[in-house]
Order: sequence, then C-alpha cells, then structure tokens
Amino acid sequence: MKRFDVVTLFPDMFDALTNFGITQRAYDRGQFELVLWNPREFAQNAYRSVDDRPYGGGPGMVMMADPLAKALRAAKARQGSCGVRNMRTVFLSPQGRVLDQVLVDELAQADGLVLLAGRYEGVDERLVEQEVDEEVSIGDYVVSGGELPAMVLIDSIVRRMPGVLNDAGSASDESFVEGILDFPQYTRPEVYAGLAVPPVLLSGNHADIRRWRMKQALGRTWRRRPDLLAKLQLDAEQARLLEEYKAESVATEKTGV
Ligand code: 4FV
Repeated sequence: MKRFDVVTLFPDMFDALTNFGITQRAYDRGQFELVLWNPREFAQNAYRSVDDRPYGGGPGMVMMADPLAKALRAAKARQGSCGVRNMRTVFLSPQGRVLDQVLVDELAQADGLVLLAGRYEGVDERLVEQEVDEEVSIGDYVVSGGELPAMVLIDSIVRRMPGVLNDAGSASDESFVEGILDFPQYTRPEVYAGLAVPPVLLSGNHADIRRWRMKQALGRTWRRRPDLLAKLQLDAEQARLLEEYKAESVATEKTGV
C-alpha cells in the first residue's frame, strides 16, 4: 500500500486520478491511498486567507507559510499514525529536480509521499526550508498550479507498482524504463491508408520481433533523443542493431526507398 497525502487548494482536481483508468482501478483495489488536505481549513484569520502580497513588491500573490505548515504537519502525522517510516515531503515547483524515470523510481521507494501543490506565484520560502525534503519539477515550463504536476508524479509511481498494470511485462518494457524511447506499435487493420504493418510483426518469430523492436527503439532514440543514448552503455547486440539502423537509414536517405 502506497500512501499519498497532498496539500492543495483544489482537492477535487484529484478525481482525475481516482475516477479514471489504471489509477482508479489501483485506487479501488486499495493499492494506494490518497488523502487531500486543503490549507484553507488551517487558515487562522477571519478571511481564511492562505495568500498575501509578496515582500519586495511584484505581481501576484504568495502562499503564506502557516496554513501550509499546519496542513503538511497534519498529513505527516496521519502517515506516521499509519506506521509509515520512510516518508518524503515533496514540493512540486519549477525550481525542483526535473522528473524522469530514474527520479520516479527513487521516489517510489518511499512508503509514503506528502506532496505540496502550490498556487499563485509560489509559496513562502521559509515554509520550504522548514517542511520540504525535496523539490520536483515536471519540466522547464510554468503551469498554473502544482496539482497537475502532483498527479503526474502519483500516476507515474502507481503504474510502476507490482500488480497495477495487468500484464507485468508492460511495466518493464515501457519507454524510458530502459532509458530509451519505445518501439513503434501497430494493431489491426493490417493495411491502413495503404500502409502495411511491418511484416516481421506478422511473422510469429518472436526472436526476430524482439530484435526488430530493439532496433527501432534504439534507432528512434538516436534520431530523436541522442541525449538519452549518451547516458547509456549499449551491449554488443544493441550496438550492432543501432549500427544496422544507421546504415539502413543512410541508404534510405540516399535512395529515398
Ligand atoms: C511546476 C512545474 C509549475 C509555478 C507557480 C505553479 C507553478 C504556480 N510545478 N513542475 N513546472 N508550478 O510550473 O512542478 O504556483
């Protein structure tokens, strides 16, 4: 059982996780828990405000430390009372470590994650210093709140949990799991818009199919994401398949066939 607690001003947004698809099935099976905490319920002042103007001026508002701290501590206490020992508190922000499969698998080691989803221009830095273990970004662009990034993180962790994906195989041979892009997929009809499915996939020869798929995955990674390939140590077979792919693509470029 993986435990997720999220501090958010928009708890209803998380229905996207619990009411749809693979994450709903895992949630309904009790494979993960999701508890949402609205900092407005911890706001002290009469207006229950959770944000204020930034010191030093500038546009927008900043989330106040106190309501967030109270909500985070309540979430951590709940996880503690459930016996969670290795808990991590993660603030989703553009200043964080950019999420990739390696970081997903690292964070998935924790039994419990407490996530802080910010809004407005951000949160008081002293809250981050006091209550947050690490900051995580889903990418170098800005979205209007931490809720979608928090759901991306939860979804990417839940689908890696044993028994969540129907076919265990699908968890292991997904994009990036081996650090490379996925091979192209095909399904019926055999001919679509005059385009046939690559014959090897109809051959039933699983060894040939595995090699073709590895070759395509390596080739596409070489073409589209050479940065990923640079991080990898290819084994002899992979290196040979990639050389074949490069040679064939050069030939194709030359002849256009
Ligand atoms: C973000 C990201 C992100 C910044 C201000 C929410 C927004 C607003 N979070 N990865 N990229 N957050 O853009 O995690 O409060």
